[in-house]
Amino acid sequence: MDREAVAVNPGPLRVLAHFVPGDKVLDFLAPHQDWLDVRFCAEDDDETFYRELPEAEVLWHVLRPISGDDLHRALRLRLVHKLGAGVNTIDVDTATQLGILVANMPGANAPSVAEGTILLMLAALRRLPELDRTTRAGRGWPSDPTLGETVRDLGSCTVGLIGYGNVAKQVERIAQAMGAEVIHTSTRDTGHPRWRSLPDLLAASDVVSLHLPLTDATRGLLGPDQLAAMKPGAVVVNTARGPIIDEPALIDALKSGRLGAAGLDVFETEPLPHDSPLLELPNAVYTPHVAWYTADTMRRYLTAGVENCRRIHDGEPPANVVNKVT
Ligand code: OXD
Repeated sequence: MDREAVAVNPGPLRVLAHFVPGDKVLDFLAPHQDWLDVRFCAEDDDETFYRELPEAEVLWHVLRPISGDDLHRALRLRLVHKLGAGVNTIDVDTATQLGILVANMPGANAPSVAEGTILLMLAALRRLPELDRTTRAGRGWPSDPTLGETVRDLGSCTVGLIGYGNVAKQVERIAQAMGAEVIHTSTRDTGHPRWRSLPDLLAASDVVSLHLPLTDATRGLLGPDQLAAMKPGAVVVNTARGPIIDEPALIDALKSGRLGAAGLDVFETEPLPHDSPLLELPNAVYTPHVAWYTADTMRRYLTAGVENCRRIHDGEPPANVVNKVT
């Protein structure tokens, strides 16, 4: 069967939500039940996913990649709505060819990702994983004297933000409130007094944090040369997308002690494979691409998700569409 041959659904708008809901999610959606039929599916449950996909009119996408083949199977699909900002996990070209809209939710997770970024900066700077381990092992005292030689206050650091969108601006506000000097770079010189070229930013920053989408232009942006151009002992934080950093080069720089530490929420391959060499590094701290995942962001996502469904239901164009469908 092809998309044209599919009869119009006369019932409630059918949504396939690619995550497992908690009670707060279900309570939020309950008042919309008469016009919105939301089916849930865990991201690793392909059996449910492929059973529900052909009937779904809207897909609430999180991170499990949506391939061209998936989209071909989605005979009724009108909108893939990314719960978040980055649409690199969706085959947007195929969606466009099939007449399926792709939208995102710019800024909706920015407060949570910004706080998650600061969390990783502090955890990496203060060596939180190591201190947690020694405390649990009853080896807390005498304290490691290298703490007093090497650990830095974030408020005494220069923080360099690569990218200057919603998340970066919130990280900037928090870091500045803590006393840090914050500089940033973006694709072109904006004339902003704290804008720096990438080489100048890397040379000046004690902490470098990534806040840009994954595109052909940003893949591998921080490679061996850029990592070597950073201050000795500097800290790298990535809550954007893993492939923006050359992961083997980062591992080498952390292993050799050229870089002091890293705090990563995103990886070249997700979920992080259990045999990743990253897991052997004592000077790194990780979270599994959840910097965005808080009850507050979920409320903002559901608000935006339901609003776009309402627009489709009422025959209006959805908001924040990123592709052009004719
Ligand atoms: C995003 C994400 O793209 O966190 O916002 O996945």
